Amino acid sequence: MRTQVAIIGAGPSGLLLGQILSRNGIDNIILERQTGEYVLGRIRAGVLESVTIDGLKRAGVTENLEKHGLIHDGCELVFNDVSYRVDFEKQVGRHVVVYGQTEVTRDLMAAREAIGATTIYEAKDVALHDVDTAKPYVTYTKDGQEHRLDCDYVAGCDGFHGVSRKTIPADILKTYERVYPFGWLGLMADTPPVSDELIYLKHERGFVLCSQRSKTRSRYYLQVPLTDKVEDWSDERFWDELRTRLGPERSANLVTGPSIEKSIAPLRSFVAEPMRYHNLFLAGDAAHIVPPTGAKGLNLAASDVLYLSDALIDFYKNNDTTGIEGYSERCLKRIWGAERFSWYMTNMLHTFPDHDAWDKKMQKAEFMQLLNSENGARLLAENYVGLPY
Ligand code: RFL
Ligand code: PHB
Repeated sequence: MRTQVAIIGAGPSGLLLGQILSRNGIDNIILERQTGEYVLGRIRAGVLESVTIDGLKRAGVTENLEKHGLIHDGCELVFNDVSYRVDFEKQVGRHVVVYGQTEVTRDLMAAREAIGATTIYEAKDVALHDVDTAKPYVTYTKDGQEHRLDCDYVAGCDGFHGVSRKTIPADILKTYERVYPFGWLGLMADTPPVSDELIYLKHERGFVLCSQRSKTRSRYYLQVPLTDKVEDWSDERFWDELRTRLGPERSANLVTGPSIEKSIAPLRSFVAEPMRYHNLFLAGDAAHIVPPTGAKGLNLAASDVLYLSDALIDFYKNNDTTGIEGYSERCLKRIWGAERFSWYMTNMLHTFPDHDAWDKKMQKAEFMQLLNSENGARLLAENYVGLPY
């Protein structure tokens, strides 16, 4: 089998890239380890920046987003008892859109099916070969049979645990990492959200995020120790803890109900450089991870894909390799900005087990800067709605 671009992974990065390439006449095949249902079952991001929406427009998949996406022009930050509303519209004249990653993925999968592009699900033992030559190829097994896919380029969109990044020789790849001493326990429920806007809240017992997917579907997160298991958290315990951290006034608006999903995610900051090795490109979580506090992971994946699709289109249409050569550097500029923001939000709003009295005072002073300085608030808003693409 042969294609122009072999894409590893059918998460949002791989599907978005595939769709933009196909619409520009560039042949591509996606190899995905899991089934489509499994990919859709993973509950993740909920906040889209305008760069992601631009990407979805280029992929021609904004019909549902336009119908069901919720425009948010601010969010609330709470530090112990002090509350501050970040007004995105006032500060930077922009907004974000609340629309789930599951829905983005479903829309992209449907569009891919409609144009008849190939996705091979349950492709096992994917391995990349000769990516440092002009004739790279990928091998995989499907239903016990081995297959070979020849291509011009490989796009590694296979997330943090994928194989693509590991194909780059260790003496070339440099990684930077910070692991945080806690995780997020997420719960989804078909109940109206506790507030119209997202609430990021720091309580002595730990961080809380009140998010949503629609006017009737809520998504809540609690900071939990890394040692906790989902089984330790009955719905009842989750709602009790949420009420305690939100306090009586906010909890008065809280509607509880049976969970439809519950999972724990560890928090990590990670960057791998460079993002291109000869004819292999990394995009999305394969190259970088941010803690979810800044709502940046999916949005960074989308901006990588926009840079990569521009580069590949320029090569195939104009034989111009400038975009390919500059791909890694262009992406990393935006990535390090988002890494800083996600790290800052995580440090400011979580309860760290090893913080002493000094650290706690600094954390509070960091928060108070938002209330006391328009510049501080503007910087936060600018980063939250998305750094320039
Ligand atoms: P994905 O989504 O991990 O997809 C990678 C795909 O590759 C497949 N794969 C392989 N396929 C073939 N062979 C192999 N060897 C393979 N290994 C892996 C996997 O099965 C999978 O289908 O990466 P991608 O496409 O780069 O997308 C990245 C986003 O999923 C991620 O950054 C966001 O979900 C992060 N994130 C958020 N981002 C935001 O922008 N805004 C948010 O509000 C936000 N909230 C979140 C989040 C992530 C969370 N978790 C669970 C980590 C909230 C949470 C709780
Ligand atoms: C979500 O709705 O899942 C979500 C929203 C904002 C974040 C992280 C996750 O910062």
